Amino acid sequence: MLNRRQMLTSAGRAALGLGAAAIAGSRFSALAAETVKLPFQNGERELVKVPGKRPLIQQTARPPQLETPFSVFNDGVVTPNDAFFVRYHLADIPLEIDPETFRLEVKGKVSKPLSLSLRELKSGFPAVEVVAVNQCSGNSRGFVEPRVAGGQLGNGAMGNARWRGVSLKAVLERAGVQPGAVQVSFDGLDGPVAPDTPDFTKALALDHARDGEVMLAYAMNGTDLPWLNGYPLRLVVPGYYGTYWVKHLNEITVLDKELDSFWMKTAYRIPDNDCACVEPGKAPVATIPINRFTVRSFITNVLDGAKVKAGRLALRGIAFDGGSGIAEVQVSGDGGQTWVKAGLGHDLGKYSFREWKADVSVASGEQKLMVKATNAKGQTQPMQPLWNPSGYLRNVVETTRVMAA
Ligand SMILES: Nc1nc2c(c(=O)[nH]1)N[C@H]1C(S)=C(S)[C@@H](COP(=O)(O)O)O[C@H]1N2
Ligand SMILES: [Mo]
Repeated sequence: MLNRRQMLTSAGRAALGLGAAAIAGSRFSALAAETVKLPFQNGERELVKVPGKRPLIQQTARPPQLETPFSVFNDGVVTPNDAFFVRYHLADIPLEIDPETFRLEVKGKVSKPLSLSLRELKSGFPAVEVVAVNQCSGNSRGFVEPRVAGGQLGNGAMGNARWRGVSLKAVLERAGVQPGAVQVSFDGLDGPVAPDTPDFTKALALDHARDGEVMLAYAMNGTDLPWLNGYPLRLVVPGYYGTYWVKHLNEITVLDKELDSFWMKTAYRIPDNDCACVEPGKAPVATIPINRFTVRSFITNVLDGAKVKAGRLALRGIAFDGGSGIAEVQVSGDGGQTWVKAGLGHDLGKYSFREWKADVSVASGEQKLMVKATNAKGQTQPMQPLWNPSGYLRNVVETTRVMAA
């Protein structure tokens, strides 16, 4: 199969290629060769190979929703493009985009509406870069007890990449935000297949949009964005859940009132209280839009159910938070009775996965390994899971059960 660059030179257009029909239609799952079992009830999933990706865990075929196999997170702190998870809401995803005629429109409460080509974005603004985690709000939802509705994901709806693009602040400055503006909304090229399904649009407060960190990214880990991760342009909102990271971004609108969209007003909301949690089964009194990541950490080199040697056990893994940076990671080899401090790896910035390493000692028998991170603000992870009706923000101290002999 031709890669995208070859297609660009041969046809002058970029397309998902031979796999387009497979992505758009039912042949998609026919590519399945293997199945995997996520560690919760009804966790059987097919591993599927789609264009531009290595075999990934299929959550749905139409639209494509693919989860990263957890072993990838032990390979390195940056997630390779071909292993990066994929999440869409609407089945009408773009299958062909002409990079020559693609335009980003900037409109609404601005003094000078813009229509920017990819070339103008790349050469007309300073390039900026950030290493940042993208995590779906529903990451790990499959572990939530009592179970909640929504995609039953394991821990693979997250990834860490080096994003390159232009700052949204610079683009908004060029357009000239007018007095009275309160929010900025974002829309991509995908759309619903049924007329009554709401289009996927998201919004950020004006101050957030102009913080200099929110980015319009055209590259990921040194190459064009992969098709299914938003080619040719996507929003990157460091520290914030993936729902704001609008893909195939072609419309930015400055608004003088809050965006009244299903995806802001109804979906992706969390309880408006300190823990963003409620008693299981209860409905929250008030809600707010989901925002920053909670603190999380994972052991990556030992998987649940592994057999290990009793004695000294070398552990490694990753930790991240919503943007204050990881200050400390502690691990336990005895189910949380004693903890040791882990050493932190190279710092790729406060929005990146942070690698950690630690040795624990494990007694023989069935043991529980645990990892707990604390961020620079002192926020940490709870020992007991917090519950909310959408299964968002899971950040309980994770337990890896092993048999030591
Ligand atoms: N255009 C568009 N952008 C989108 C979505 C979508 O459905 N359409 N889903 C969002 C959600 S909920 C997530 S978690 C991220 C996932 O990014 P990825 O598919 O690159 O991993 O994309 C976001 N951007
Ligand atoms: Mo998401």
